[in-house]
Amino acid sequence: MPAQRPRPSAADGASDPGTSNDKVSALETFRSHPEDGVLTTDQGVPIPHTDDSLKAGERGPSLLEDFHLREKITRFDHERIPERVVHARGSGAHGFFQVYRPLTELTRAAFLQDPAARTPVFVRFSTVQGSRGSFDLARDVRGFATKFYTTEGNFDLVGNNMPVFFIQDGIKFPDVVHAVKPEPDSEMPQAASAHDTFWDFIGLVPETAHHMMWLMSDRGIPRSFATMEGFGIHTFRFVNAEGQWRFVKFHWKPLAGIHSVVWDEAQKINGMDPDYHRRGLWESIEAGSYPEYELGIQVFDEAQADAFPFDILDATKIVPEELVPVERVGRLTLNRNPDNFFAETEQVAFHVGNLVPGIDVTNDPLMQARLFSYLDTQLTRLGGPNFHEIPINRPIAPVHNHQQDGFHRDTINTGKANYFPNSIGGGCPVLAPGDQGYVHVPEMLQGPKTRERAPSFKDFFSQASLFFHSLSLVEQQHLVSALRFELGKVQRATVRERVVNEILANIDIELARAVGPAVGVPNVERRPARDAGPPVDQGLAASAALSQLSNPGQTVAGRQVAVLCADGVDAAAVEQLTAELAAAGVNAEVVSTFLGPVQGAGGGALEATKMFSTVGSVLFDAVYVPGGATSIAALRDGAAAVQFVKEAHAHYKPIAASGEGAELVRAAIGMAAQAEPASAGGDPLAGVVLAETDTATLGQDFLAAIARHRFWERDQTQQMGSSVRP
Ligand code: HDE
Repeated sequence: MPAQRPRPSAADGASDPGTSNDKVSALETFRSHPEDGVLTTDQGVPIPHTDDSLKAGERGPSLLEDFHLREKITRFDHERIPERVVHARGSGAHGFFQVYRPLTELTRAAFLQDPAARTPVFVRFSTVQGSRGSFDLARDVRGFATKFYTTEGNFDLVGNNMPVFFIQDGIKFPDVVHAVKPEPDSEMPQAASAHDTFWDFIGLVPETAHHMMWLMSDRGIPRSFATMEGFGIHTFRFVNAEGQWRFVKFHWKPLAGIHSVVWDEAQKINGMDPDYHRRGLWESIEAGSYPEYELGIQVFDEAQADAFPFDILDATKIVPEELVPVERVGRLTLNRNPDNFFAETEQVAFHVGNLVPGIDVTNDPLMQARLFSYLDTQLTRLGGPNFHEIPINRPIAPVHNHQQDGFHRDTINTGKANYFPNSIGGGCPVLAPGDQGYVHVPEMLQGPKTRERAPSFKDFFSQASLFFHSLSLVEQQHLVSALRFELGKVQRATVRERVVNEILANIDIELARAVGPAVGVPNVERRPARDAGPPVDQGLAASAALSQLSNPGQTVAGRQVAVLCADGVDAAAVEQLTAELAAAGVNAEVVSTFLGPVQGAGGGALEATKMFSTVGSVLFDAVYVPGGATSIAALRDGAAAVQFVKEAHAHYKPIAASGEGAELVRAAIGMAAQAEPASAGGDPLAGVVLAETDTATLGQDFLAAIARHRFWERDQTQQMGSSVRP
């Protein structure tokens, strides 16, 4: 008999493996459902342990002989054809990277030596959960994968927009992805983590706590690809020409700052423009407002790593910037859109194992599984072993070896010598001299062959708490709302209860109290989480770098402003302001009740490129209402313009007005103020730039407001941190 898929846990608590920490309960589950059988490999071999890969020592590298790990990952890799099994929805761009100074003392990597050299790159941004055709503003992790076409071969930095990952060992990747993807019986919900299987996994696997907090924070709903950070996540190694090595963590720091939308906007954007991020990337590049990021590195040696209050091989941990500052060592500029989506963005194949001399991996057990997975999954997705010949994957460095044949072979090998060593082919290709070729760090390995998690990995909550306590009050409040939304969608009370009491309460009891009662868990109490070790003092109460509010950025290039106009508008004022915005890289679009020319009050015309029935305020970062008595009268007659301003205001966005435009803004804000309870307090005019008569500083003031992005102080409920902060 083929092995059966284990029965989904029954609704009755008795068979729920999560009702007790006692491992005996799993056995009871088996006894009550013997037909489900024990966990086995595809060959029917019983498996007693599926949470850790087989390693040389509890902190050592994974072993190739781990047939269970390889089978589990191989089966997972080939689950979807031809869509990527994760990160299916992507958007790509070409660009270049330039290092600021030679990093010779740290690494021999060729592309990190010469500040004058431009290394071509291709970047693919992605969401993780949804299908290729899903919407961009899902609450999700974003992939940030960069292929550097260096003179010594391709280096891929395959990262995400959050610095930690859900799990510590790659053998659990199929589990976490199965849990977050649409449920297997109904294929629902699409591109969303707000469902029972995801939160069931979170409650049962507390190592996910830290990443879960990042996902629930505003980082899960970025404003654009240009306003999010990137992280290599794992600890890598830099190796210099002398063979000396040090640990390194990679960061991408966006010059446009770190900014998000609010959840209400995200939901509306998904309906109004499901391609919002993809379109933003495309249009910014077409407009010459190139997304730019600085490469940051945190470099530390073994002695430092040993002294950290966490394990640097654990991908659920960050190295706080207070502990090791980030040095910004180069710049990535995205300046060219793909010519063909399929040929480039779809067919690009990233691989954590695409390394160049001077950069090496570590024994992080998550990374070790990735080193196997990418090439394996791409064999199926890209139809055979020759996908490195597809133009987007081809290195600029010459390729010479004896690999041959297979599906879709492009290279026509010549001659008879297809083996090494050979004499009849002149011995070619010859081996790279030792000081030029890729040499792995000769690390000493020892330890028993074991499936174990190192005790140094067991502190699941300290950094989740650090993250929460590093957020501003308004960011904490957003996180609480996100948790209420997500858990509010979970149907099983036991799942909600476990997340509140075993996960949130261990991160921060006030956080659990802010969430629990709203999601049907009135009795909030801290309960021990499965397999969790004692908390380890992280040595700092908060880390400024973790709050988006402390990262506003250096440029507003790429932001979008709606200019609300009707016939009779003060066209001269619009032209003046839009010129000032354009000089800063901000794109202004005339929005009206119709497309085409809008007549100016004193002659001339503006071109309306958007109309109220096709766009909403959620698609813009800010609004400008110019004067012109006839224009304002017409806009106030229809509800759309007033609603547009009102909604932008409710989303805390900058608003500017000149001349009679101020009347419309006041009316809209008045309506917004009436809609809020008076006790909400706050300053409704924060971030509202009204220039009724004197417009001399309008552009400058408006640009400063756009740089702030949002004005939370408009509404005191957005400062409700006192109820969640310890
Ligand atoms: Fe991936 N991941 N991943 N991943 N990943 C893939 O490769 C995998 C992980 C990341 O735009 C797949 O070609 C395993 C961490 C990005 O094309 C697959 C594990 C991080 C992309 C795969 C991880 C990532 C992928 C699916 C746990 C952040 C999209 C399609 C051990 C550092 C790249 C493909 C693109 C894609 C496996 C964990 C980032 C199945 C087994 C951690 C950005 O091979």
